[in-house]
Amino acid sequence: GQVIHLADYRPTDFVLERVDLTFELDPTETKVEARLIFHRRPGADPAAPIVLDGDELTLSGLLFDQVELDPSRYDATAESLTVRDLPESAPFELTITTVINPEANTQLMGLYRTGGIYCTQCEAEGFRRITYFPDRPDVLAPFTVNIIADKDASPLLLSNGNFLGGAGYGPGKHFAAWFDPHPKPSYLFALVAGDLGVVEDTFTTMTGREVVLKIYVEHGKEPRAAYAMDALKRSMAWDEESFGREYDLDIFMIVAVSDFNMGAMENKGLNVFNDRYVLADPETATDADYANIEAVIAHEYFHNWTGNRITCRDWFQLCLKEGLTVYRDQEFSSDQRSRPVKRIADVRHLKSEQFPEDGGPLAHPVRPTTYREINNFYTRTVYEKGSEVTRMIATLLGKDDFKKGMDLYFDRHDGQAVTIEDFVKCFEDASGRDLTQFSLWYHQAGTPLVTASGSYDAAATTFTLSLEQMTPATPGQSSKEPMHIPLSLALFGENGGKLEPSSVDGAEYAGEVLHLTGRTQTVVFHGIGSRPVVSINRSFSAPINLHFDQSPADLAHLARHETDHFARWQALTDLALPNLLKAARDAREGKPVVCEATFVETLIAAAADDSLEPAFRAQALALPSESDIARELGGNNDPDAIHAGRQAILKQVAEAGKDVFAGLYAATTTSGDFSPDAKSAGLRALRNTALTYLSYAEQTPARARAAFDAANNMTDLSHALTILAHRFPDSAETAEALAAFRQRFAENALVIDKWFAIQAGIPGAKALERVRTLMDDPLFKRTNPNRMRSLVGTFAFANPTGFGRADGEGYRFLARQILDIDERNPQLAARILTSMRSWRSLEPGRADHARAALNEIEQAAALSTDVRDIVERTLK
Ligand code: B3K
Ligand code: ZN
Repeated sequence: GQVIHLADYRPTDFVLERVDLTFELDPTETKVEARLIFHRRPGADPAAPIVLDGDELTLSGLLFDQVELDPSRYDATAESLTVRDLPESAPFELTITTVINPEANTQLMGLYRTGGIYCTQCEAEGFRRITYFPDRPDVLAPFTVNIIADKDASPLLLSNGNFLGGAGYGPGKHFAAWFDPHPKPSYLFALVAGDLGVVEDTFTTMTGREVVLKIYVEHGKEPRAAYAMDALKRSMAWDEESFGREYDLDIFMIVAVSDFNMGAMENKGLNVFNDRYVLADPETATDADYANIEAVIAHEYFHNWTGNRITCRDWFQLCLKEGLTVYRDQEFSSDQRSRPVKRIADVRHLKSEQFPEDGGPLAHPVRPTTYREINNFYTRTVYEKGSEVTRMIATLLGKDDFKKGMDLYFDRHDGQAVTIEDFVKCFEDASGRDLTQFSLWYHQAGTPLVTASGSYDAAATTFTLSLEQMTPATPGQSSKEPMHIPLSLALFGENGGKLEPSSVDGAEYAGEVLHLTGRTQTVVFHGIGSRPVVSINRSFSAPINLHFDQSPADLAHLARHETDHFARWQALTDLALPNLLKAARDAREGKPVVCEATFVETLIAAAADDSLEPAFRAQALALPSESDIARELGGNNDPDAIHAGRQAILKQVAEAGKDVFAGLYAATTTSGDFSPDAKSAGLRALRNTALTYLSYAEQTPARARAAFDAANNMTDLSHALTILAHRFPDSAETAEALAAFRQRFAENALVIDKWFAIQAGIPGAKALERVRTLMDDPLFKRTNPNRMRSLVGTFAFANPTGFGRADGEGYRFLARQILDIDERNPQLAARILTSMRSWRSLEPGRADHARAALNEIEQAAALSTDVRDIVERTLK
């Protein structure tokens, strides 16, 4: 694949007016007839040929205005169809016939088969695997779709839009026709055919229209779709209330499939989902599963406006739909659940996934300017940092102007394919604020580092804050401009109350938001009568690293008195981190690990504080992870020392808080029927966190085993099993529990994924042997992406000591797996390979092994564009 540049963008020479598709479905020989009506764009070169995209296609028929076209007028290869001598301005029709093999499509892009059904995935460039087409997001047209298939095997024939009608079609066959009146790009096309069960409901929109809702799942799994349906209806209502967005077709459908490369896909009116984001019941789904289902259902639904009605001009603009839609789904979940707890979870995720990406070889701007394989840009940066950038616009503008900007965006660009510049302009026009400097957030990669220091002058009653920002170099960007960073900031007095400055010099400061725009800035707060404790970047108002030396006493003060509970959590984390970093260093040098008292006391006091939400307390007690510690250490990392140090800290906290944890464990027992609501989930989270600490205090598997036996829901069951497996891997209790779990859930793929993932995450050098053995388990399926992610993905992403064992065997193992997966499914291979993104921050011995493994991949004879792109950038 060659490099694509944003600067080379130009519109197509031909405008697509209409698309009419007919599919004659067959597992191995599906015939696709595409009738496409075009006209030359006014002003385009009158002699230009039309060039359509293809991918592994063979042309089996071509008509021009219904008449067979002379071969001298076209060229067809697997990758393109070029037609010459076309009318200067009159519309013309091309009828293109291709024959494709869904059964052989192991990439899961285009039309493929999963569990006996036909299904499609077209984003980003999958439609060109179905027929020759101008397969780019700025080509929008209304689609008519006719589907012909075997009546028994495929009673269900679905596509986008509204159902036109259906009938018998010769012996044993039938057909159905769908029409989608909303012009859309090909990446939003979908077709599903097969035999599935359905859950039905309706939703009445804000203008009183009734919309039919259908969720299709495998027969027998209908009851497990109830929560997804509930989440869908709540999403539809929320988008009306919060963004004024109403649904725009008569029917909205979701189909759950078990083989899917990502989470889900927002095809117009016909979302296709990885079934792990649809199916849930108390026996088989954890609270995290429920929360994810709610978020993904909402996310795909919200795309109907942010992505579908207004789409991207080109794939460089991906964050236009993804960053914005993640922001919308995060806001939705915050409104449905606890806002601070949701913010804590999102920031944890951002720091553990996006920060390493932004600080490593795969760093790229939220709006990149080049790519070789667009599928490799569905990244944490485009999604999660993209959401943070949207959130910062909301923070800078305030609620009202942000809403005005969004309304203007929907109004001005409905039906268009637009750019980030178009998006930002709406907020400038709505607020009158200049967002030029702010826009650097879209263009400069890397996590800015803000260094702060404060000094108090009692005589002058001033507090002076010195701020400095620096964005590190990233691939292709060696020097950076200062950014416009909105820092939510407040000052707290000795009694815990807020101190309001009488005036502020040196920075714009309004609504508790300080605007850092210079490389350095000195800000003076006047009228501060006593030494303040400063809280900076409250609610994580900007996605930055903050260096601010605060004493443990000041952090403990914030942990007790901050009104922003996110900032309380941040203070507790800032108390914990130095202890964890020191523990890693001490463990590496064989020194005893000792924990600072203020940290332990403050943490346990928070755990015991019944005025705090249980879910918040569970988050506070979940200390920074091993990869968080590695990131903070920054380089020359030894995963074994990080692990050992962290374990020692956990044990000390556990011993000091033993009584509190035992009390919490007893007091938070949920009784009665299981409910997945946030409050009940929070109680379970706190109780299970207490159980984890008790396992460190007691050092025996007994209590976890009892919890495993007593559990009446998957949250408690899988948590108990994780403690057993991760803390007591060689115990009889663990062996029995693993066997019992496997036997009980052998028929349930999503639960068996958990069984594989829990074992793939068991720390220590023996992990690799365990993973190898698990690959031979009859329940392991190489071709299923969920299963592959649960075993190989968990091992590589979430088991630093096992994957990163000192002899490099883990990296070598991954290299072989990547090459094997790449033969079938390049997207999946490339995604799992990104687990190597932080290899340069390993100590030299491991880094050498990691480089060798990457070289082995790079030198392989046949590599997909996807894997080649990742491996080359990772090594660079
Ligand atoms: N838009 C899809 C992701 C498509 C990924 C293509 N490789 C799901 C989502 O973000 O909603
Ligand atoms: Zn999305």
